[in-house]
Order: sequence, then C-alpha cells, then structure tokens
Amino acid sequence: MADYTKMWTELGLDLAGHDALLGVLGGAYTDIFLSQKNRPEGMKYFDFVMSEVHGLRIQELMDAKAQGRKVIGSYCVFVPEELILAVDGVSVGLCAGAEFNSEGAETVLPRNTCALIKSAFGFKLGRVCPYLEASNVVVGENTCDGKKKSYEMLAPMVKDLYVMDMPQMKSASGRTLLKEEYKRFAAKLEAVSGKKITIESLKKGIDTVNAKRAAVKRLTALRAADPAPISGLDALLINQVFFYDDPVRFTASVNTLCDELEERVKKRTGVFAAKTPRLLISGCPMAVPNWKLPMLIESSGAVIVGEESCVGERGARWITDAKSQTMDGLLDQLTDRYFNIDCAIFTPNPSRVAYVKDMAKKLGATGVIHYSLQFCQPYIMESGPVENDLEKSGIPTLRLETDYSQEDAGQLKTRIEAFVERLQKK
Ligand code: BJ8
Repeated sequence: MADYTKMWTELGLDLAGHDALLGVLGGAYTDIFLSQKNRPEGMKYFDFVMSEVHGLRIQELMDAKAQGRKVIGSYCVFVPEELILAVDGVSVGLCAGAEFNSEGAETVLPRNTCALIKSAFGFKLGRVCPYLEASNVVVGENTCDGKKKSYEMLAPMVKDLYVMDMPQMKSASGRTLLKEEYKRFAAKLEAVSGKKITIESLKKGIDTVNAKRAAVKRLTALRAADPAPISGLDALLINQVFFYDDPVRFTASVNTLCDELEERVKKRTGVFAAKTPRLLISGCPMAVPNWKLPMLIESSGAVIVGEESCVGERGARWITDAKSQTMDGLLDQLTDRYFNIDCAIFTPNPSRVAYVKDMAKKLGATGVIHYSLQFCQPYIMESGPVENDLEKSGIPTLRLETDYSQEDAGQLKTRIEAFVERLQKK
C-alpha cells in the first residue's frame, strides 16, 4: 500500500491506533484468506480491495468529495443506496466487525451492548475508521433498541447524524411509515447535495443497485453446486466488500468471478471435496472483519454455502421493480422492495425461517448454524423458535452466541466439530 499518512492525518485519524488496527487486520487476512487452497483467480480483485480498503478506496472517496459529491455512511440495509446514487452520492457501510477500544466504548455504552454497536463506538472514539470520518452524513435507523438508543450518544460525535424511523410490523401503516421515511430521506439527500432527485436519476440508481444485487444472486446460485466452487469465507468477503466498493466496478468483478465459477462447476472443481457437509449461517450480520465463525466452521470439515444475513441474502435477495414512470410510483416500488426485508426487529417475522428452509433446499445445505451476537435481543429471541422449526423440518440446527473476541474460539470449535459429526452420521 502506498503512503496515505497525509490523507489519514487530514481525516483526523489516530495514526498509532490506526496502524495497530491495520497490522492486526493484515495478519488475520493473510492467515484466514490467503492460506486457503484452490481459491478462484477472481478473488485476486477482492484481495486487492481489502489490501487498499483504508487506502485507495478512501482516496477515491476524498476525490469524489473534492468534486462536490457527498459520502453517506450507514449501518443498516434499510437505508436505500438507490436514493444516495440518485443525488450522485457515494454510499458506504459503517458497521464494524472488530473488537477495538471496547473499554472506550463502555464509557458511553452499557457493557451488555452487542459487539457490533460497541465496535462502531470503539472505532469512533479511537478515531480509526476513515469511512466514518469521511462521511458527510451518518445515517442511523430505529431498528433494535441498542442501535436506536446508541444514536443518541453518537449524535454529538459526528458532523451530521440523520436518524430514520422504522416500522416494527409488516402492516399497512408500517409500509406507509417506511415510504414516508424514504421521502424524508430523499429530501435530506437533496438538501445536503444540492441536487434534485429526478425520475431518470432515481431509475439509474435503482438500475445500478439492481445490477449489483443480481451479480451477488448469481454468486449465491452457483454455490448450490457440489463440490462448492468457492469457500464460504470468500463468499462472505464479497458480501462484505458489497458495502464499500464502487458499485459498478464491484458488479463487474463479481460477474467475472461468476464466469470462472461457472467453468468450475462444469468441471466439478471445488474448494472442498464433493460431499463435504454443507452448512448455512443464519442470524446477525457479519461486518468486516468479523471472520471468526466462518473460519472455525470451514476448518472443522464443513463448507458454508449461504448466509441468511444482512451481509448476504437478506441484503441482496430482492430486486426493485422500477417500471413506474412517476416519482411517487418509483418510491412505492422502492418501498415494496425494502419492506420485504425480514430483519428480526419485525414482529412477528415468520418469513425469515421460511426462507432459511428454502435456502437450505436450494443450496443443498444439510444443517444450519444460527449465529447471534451476545446481547442481540432480536436475533437471540428468534433463535429458539427458528431452531425448533428447522429441527422439526429435519434440518439439524446449532445455536451459537458469541462476540468479536477470540476467547471462546476453542469452545466454539468443539461445538461446531460435534455438529459436523452429527451431520456426517445423518
Ligand atoms: S436489517 S439485522 S442491518 S438492523 S446485532 S445492532 S440487531 S443488537 S444489525 Fe441489522 Fe438492519 Fe436488521 Fe440487518 Fe441490534 Fe442485534 Fe446488534 Fe444488530
């Protein structure tokens, strides 16, 4: 990586803390990703993106800002990238997946807060996230209680925090609220950027995001093959890069990789042997660089073939039908697309488990690992009923609760290995 010290200094990063973070991440990436066997050539692009995730990509954001474009950071897949693109903005994900400065985070948050929220605060207080520091607007959303209340603490720490209200039920009034909130967000984006959202610009934004999601859906479908043409770790990485990269370049790179994977499937080339136990992960999102669980699973004799998660299927599976010729119609279609998302903050939320079963069938998974972050009430609450339902349907399920630390890695590995053994005997 080139020397970006000047850029990081201008962004106000704490250089020593940032160096320490990059050092740990670089080492983990080498150990976890680069040591894998039989990786597709197309992963080289994503290795490059990761090697420059705090370098070249941030330089691109700064160049975009110099041209008058706005960088909009967000923490949730309910924030529509389509609207951000419609004002020629740049959308970046801000969820954090590393244990960093937990002590700092715990000075403003209760100890029993999930690792994802704590990590985001640890990054902010430690001044180590260039995406957060580069954002003109940070968008929060009233999803779980942890996020909702933590935005009150975040507000004085960032330049412009904008909070979106969120429905909690899939009702007509819930949908009306979501559409109103998207209208309000569109107005905010217009005010910040000084650009008007037109039917053409919104359609273009929708097309760009649809193409990105279609590429990821293509990747998902290819993972149905046995042997699996790509590891779960690499597929997760692509789903994580989804939130940072330039959308058009990302789409092209995923499609190039998929061309290669199609050839692999034809030749029955895989990353693991055929008949390796196949697992789905379902539950909380895994923000970059949260690779702990997939690494433990894929080093325990199983391959991950899908992620029922916002960093995965829940974020990418619906495409917006943008046929309307009016602004209001397009906003309706956008709302319809996002209102499908079956996050556990909704009550009741039956479509989620139904989709896990559907995914298991389509992708040939013989077991599910339900992953919850400690203190994440929505997903922990849902995990019992999800497990019961899946087990009743003949899908063995293992429920795990963890955080970003490595302390429980040995214990988790023992439980995962026992679960894989159960699948092998089945
Ligand atoms: S749509 S999953 S991205 S809210 S892990 S912070 S839920 S206590 S991340 Fe999410 Fe949007 Fe839903 Fe997806 Fe709270 Fe749980 Fe923490 Fe979570």
